[in-house]
Amino acid sequence: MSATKEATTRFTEAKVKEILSDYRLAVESREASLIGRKEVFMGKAKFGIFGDGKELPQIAMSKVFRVGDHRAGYYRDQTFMFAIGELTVQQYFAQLYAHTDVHADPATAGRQMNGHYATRMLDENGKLKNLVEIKNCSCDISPTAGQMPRLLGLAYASRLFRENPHLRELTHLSNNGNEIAFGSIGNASTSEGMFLEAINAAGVLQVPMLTSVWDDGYGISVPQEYHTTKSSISKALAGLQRTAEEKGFEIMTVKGWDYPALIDAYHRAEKICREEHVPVLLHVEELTQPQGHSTSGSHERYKSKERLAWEAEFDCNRKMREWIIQTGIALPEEVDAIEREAKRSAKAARDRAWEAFMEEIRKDQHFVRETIQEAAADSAEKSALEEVKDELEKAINPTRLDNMRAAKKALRLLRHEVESSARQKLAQWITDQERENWDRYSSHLYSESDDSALNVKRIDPVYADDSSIVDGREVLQKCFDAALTRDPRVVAFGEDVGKIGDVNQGFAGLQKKHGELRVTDTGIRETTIIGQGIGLAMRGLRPIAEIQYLDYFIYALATLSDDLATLRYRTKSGQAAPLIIRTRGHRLEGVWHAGSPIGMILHSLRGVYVLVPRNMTQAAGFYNTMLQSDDPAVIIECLNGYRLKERLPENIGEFTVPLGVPEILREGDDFTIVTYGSMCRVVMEAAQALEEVGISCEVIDVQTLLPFDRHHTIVESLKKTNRVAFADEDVPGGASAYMMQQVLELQDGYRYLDSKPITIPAKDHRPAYASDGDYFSKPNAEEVFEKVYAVMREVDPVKYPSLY
Ligand SMILES: Cc1ncc(C[n+]2csc(CCOP(=O)(O)OP(=O)(O)O)c2C)c(N)n1
Ligand SMILES: [Mg+2]
Repeated sequence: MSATKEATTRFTEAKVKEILSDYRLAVESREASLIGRKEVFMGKAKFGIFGDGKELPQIAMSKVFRVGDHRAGYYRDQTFMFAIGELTVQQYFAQLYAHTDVHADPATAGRQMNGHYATRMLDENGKLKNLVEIKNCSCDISPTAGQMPRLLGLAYASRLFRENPHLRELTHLSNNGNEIAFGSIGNASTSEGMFLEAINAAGVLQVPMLTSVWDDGYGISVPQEYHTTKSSISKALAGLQRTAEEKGFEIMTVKGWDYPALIDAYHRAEKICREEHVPVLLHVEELTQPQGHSTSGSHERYKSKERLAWEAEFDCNRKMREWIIQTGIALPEEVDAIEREAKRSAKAARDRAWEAFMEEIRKDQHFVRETIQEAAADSAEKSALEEVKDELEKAINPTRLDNMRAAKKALRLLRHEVESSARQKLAQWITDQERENWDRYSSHLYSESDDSALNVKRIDPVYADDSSIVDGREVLQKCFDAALTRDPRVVAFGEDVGKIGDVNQGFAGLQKKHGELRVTDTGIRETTIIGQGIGLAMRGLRPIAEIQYLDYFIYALATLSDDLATLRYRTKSGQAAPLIIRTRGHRLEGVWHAGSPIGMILHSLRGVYVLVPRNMTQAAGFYNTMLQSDDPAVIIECLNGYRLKERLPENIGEFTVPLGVPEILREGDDFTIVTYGSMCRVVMEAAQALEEVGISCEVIDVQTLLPFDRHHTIVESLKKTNRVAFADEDVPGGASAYMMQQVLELQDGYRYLDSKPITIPAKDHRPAYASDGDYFSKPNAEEVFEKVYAVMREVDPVKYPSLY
């Protein structure tokens, strides 16, 4: 390239080269967006969302993103990903097509929409890689601002690594806490509570979090004045700006089309963030969205002519081209040549991605077609089969489902022709495909590594003759003390967890003993407490994040469900966050301290184990199990159990409770009652009363709801009793119905029933207050007695006469 004289005095040759290479990337990325949109309109992909109009700030951000750093961003960041070398244009298209091969789309293996970026932080055995040697991009999610809680955690880890000397030797996880967590978010998404909560928390915690706001003036069709006070997030958040006297944020603004200003801004931001551990908000203004929000509609519908004209003029790539020519960095024809080459390269990458994507599908299509043809040759259903084959042939862009549907339709037609070898070939193909499709679309919801929670070795608690009898909370406290002593990576935090050692004193005295960085109070901010835990866990620490009461789980449920529960699945085991969430639920008082919405948790948190220990010893065993594993879990302690007496195991830090293994609390012959948590005590009381009238109950504590009775042991009880009830404190149709489905359907329990199976749940409403409110809202021992008795009365009304 021949820079003009004027330019050579301003820029070194290397700088000129770098600028032109940046421009080339901006053009190639833009071209990828333009082609991507066309691919969708041609029916080669289902949906497209692209990063056009945001190229330059992302290139500037990439300049200060170092090996070892972390990112939590959103769907516009393609140029950044290209620029840091963690995404090729071919991979970009592979994701657009939903290519399920992890080598083709390393971010999500075709499991997520396009524009959801990630790097692989786990190796093929599921072990965390050396994170200081790679660039780390936590996997994007679609819910706007959903990345922010995680971003906080990724940044907070740097602070722990820098300030806790016991972590210093973990050099594969951090280089003395020098890592920045880079965040990106759209202007409109800054209205979300998650953004504001995370920003406030970052200011409080003083963590190296560099958040860029890509401000294109809109959130889909809604202009900025509807989103943000003063129409500007930097103005709205000005009170966070640090001063000489007070800690806070560094807030900066920069124009998104001004390449040199962007480069300068990111260098300044990086320095503050990395060296001082001060959070920075970089408001990148005057960006555009040349193709509109996504492929779902055109922006001409909602942008004025003036705005569209402004967007064309201030398009960041166009501005960079003008600047390159004006400053004499290159001649117009040289810039034209760069553009031509970049566009050609993007198209070639698209072609390679499409070919690779279609290869296997076409092979399968060919096989299914040929086999149906072969079957048709001597079939009574010849013409119907040929119709199926013709239909498949017509598919312009055949998909796996087209192939599968054709094969299955053919098998239906061939159902009487058992001798047909083509039929057998098709059946075998379907069986093989179903196994492969399970791997493609359903695997890695939980860990499949050696460190899976399901592989943790069972170690029973050991008691001495003189083992002390203590309050349940002390069992937990001793378990946590052992964990904090054993492993410097363990940290616990939450509301009131630090100084007073949580509201029920499970951590009493442990902050004093292990320090404020290990046992820590947080603000009241459930969503970012979970995000803090996700980020720490992703960076190799072992967080126990506490949600004070199960009822406040609802505040954090979005992050738990959208981010934590899907993380391993949505990356096909490229990333994981083995976070333990500690909370307390079941039995207490009133609408917001009742702790019973278990169905809500079960149905929103597939991907996280849900453990419901009946006492603190079982809970401690679960903490010990989970701390050895690479899976996330929620452990729900019994609110009314902290002061009940339990024997303190001698091996408090070692014993484990296996997941998915129910325990028979009482043996019986007439009736099986399946339950968990605090209901165990209620049911045991009822079982005693039932025994007194001649009904012998077997009481089973399932112990964990996810996983549920892995070895199908509950059905064995049904074989003996032939009658079953499922009792819990959730609403009717909640977790009791879940347990029923597991036992009657999955374990074939229905075969052994002589009476109607029943559930014994709470009332439909949330529990009323005080002891009477609780008694009449949730199942009590008398109700359990009567419901079981009623079933037995139906069997033998003489032996079991009416009670009233
Ligand atoms: C929680 C949630 N609400 C709504 C949506 C639908 N949605 C997707 S993008 C978007 C607008 C985001 O605008 P902005 O944050 O400015 O980012 P931009 O797309 O303009 O870059 C909306 C409403 C969503 N994905 N998540
Ligand atoms: Mg926007």
